[in-house]
Amino acid sequence: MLEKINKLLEEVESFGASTKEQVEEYRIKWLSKKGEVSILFDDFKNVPSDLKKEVGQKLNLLKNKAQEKINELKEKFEAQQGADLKQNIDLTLPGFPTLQNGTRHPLSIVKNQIIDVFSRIGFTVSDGREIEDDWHNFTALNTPENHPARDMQDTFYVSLDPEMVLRTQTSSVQVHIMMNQKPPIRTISPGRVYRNEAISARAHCQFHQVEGLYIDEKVSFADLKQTLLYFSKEMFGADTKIRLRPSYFPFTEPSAEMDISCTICKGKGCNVCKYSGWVEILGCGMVDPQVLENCGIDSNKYKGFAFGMGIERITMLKYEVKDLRLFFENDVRFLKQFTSA
Ligand code: 2U9
Repeated sequence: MLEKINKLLEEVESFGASTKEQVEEYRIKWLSKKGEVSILFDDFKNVPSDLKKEVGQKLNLLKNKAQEKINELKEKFEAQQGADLKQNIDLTLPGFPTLQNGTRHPLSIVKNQIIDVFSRIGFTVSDGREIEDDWHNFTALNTPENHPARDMQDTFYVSLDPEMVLRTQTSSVQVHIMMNQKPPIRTISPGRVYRNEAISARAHCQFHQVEGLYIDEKVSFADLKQTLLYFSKEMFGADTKIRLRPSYFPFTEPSAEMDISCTICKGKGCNVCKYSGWVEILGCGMVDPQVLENCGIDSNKYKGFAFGMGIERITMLKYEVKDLRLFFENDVRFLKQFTSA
């Protein structure tokens, strides 16, 4: 029996395999229930007792060597298989699961369109802070101490600091520009603003504005009207008409609200324009000389016009969105209906 074990040990030592199937064949031959090693273990009971120790040790050695060899060869083939797989991976294939492309938010689409229109007639884009001090948000813009807009009901004050507010209008950005730049100034400021309003289909505590400002030596109300007519035709179509109605804002004098001919019924009358044929889209006016002076600009030399609009309102009109809250819920079923270049 010793002789047979030694022969098998030599066979195990010299064994090499070129496929993993061969390794499996040898595992069955040596180590399975009916394999060589099991048979030898079964015969072990017939070994004379004076040889039992030596034969037993050799037998265990054979079993361990065979197991080691099989493991070693298995690992070799598995590593090779992994390397082959890696070489065959096409890294240009799309990932799985395939991610869907997002779409631009409708408010961003319309904001970019507004920026495009005004850029074409020389307006730059200005950005600013959302937490603003009282002076830039109210005082500079002629909004007196006792004005209802300053009330806690209408304005969010930051940490109960009476000096700091969440801006209620992006004109505060233009106050900074006027303080730091010399005319001519021709700029629009798009951005988020905050007002302490109850949330409904028509109002929200946050919304987006674009405010515009043009200051130069001979700026007139006619320039304002022509600029807004150009904007309206570019945004809503070449056949769009505008009309201006007198209004009041603390920062402009004279002031007006501007309507466009209803984009839905083309002026015939529908429930969007409440059968008037007109829909209001913005407020505007000539910058109050006191505002120019507050910001260090000589009101005898310079004049200015200004306008402000809500991006939500323009978007609702363009895309016939009936509920303002949809813009803030970010329901993908709503958002993916909007596409932009
Ligand atoms: C400076 C001075 C004056 C910007 C203007 C309006 C009229 C206006 C509203 C429209 C809807 C705000 O979003 S809304 O609620 N805005 O009616 N805004 S004139 O006037 C300025 C801007 C900057 C320095």
